[in-house]
Amino acid sequence: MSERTLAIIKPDAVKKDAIGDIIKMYEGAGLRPVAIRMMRMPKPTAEGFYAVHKARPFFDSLTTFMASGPVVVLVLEGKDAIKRHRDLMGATDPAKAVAGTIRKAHGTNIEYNAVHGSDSPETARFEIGYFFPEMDLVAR
Ligand code: IDP
Ligand code: MG
Repeated sequence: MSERTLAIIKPDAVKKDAIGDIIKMYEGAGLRPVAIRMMRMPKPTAEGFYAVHKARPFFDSLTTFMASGPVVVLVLEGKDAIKRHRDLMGATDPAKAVAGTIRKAHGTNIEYNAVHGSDSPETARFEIGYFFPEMDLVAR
């Protein structure tokens, strides 16, 4: 079933000039961008995005990191996009990510781990709508 998921290329990966390589990995996996936006995420925007993690000890550090530099926010479309994108990203901790994954290639540590990906259809719906109005999603 064709699905859409939200991806973010985080500030650490943008800083490393890895945008092109990461988008190439999405496309190589059959995850086609249907929306792309580069932005600086204000801290309150990062806090709203990661609201589910509000109680976690790393919440302040994580949202400060996400607001620390430009990010690239994308909507990816493809068959079973949510799970296949999570598989392509690899484990949250890059040290545990397997070869061939984005986090293995570009992640620095468990916090600065290069990319974000929605983890369920409900999350994807919320996260896509958080950054993109429906009319910004192109048909392909
Ligand atoms: P995920 O990005 O693999 O879905 P989550 O558990 O949803 O992982 O955590 C969201 C983000 O919070 C991670 O991508 C990472 O940047 C950061 N994070 C997760 N766990 C830790 C931690 O133990 N210490 C510091 N940052 C963390
Ligand atoms: Mg998550």
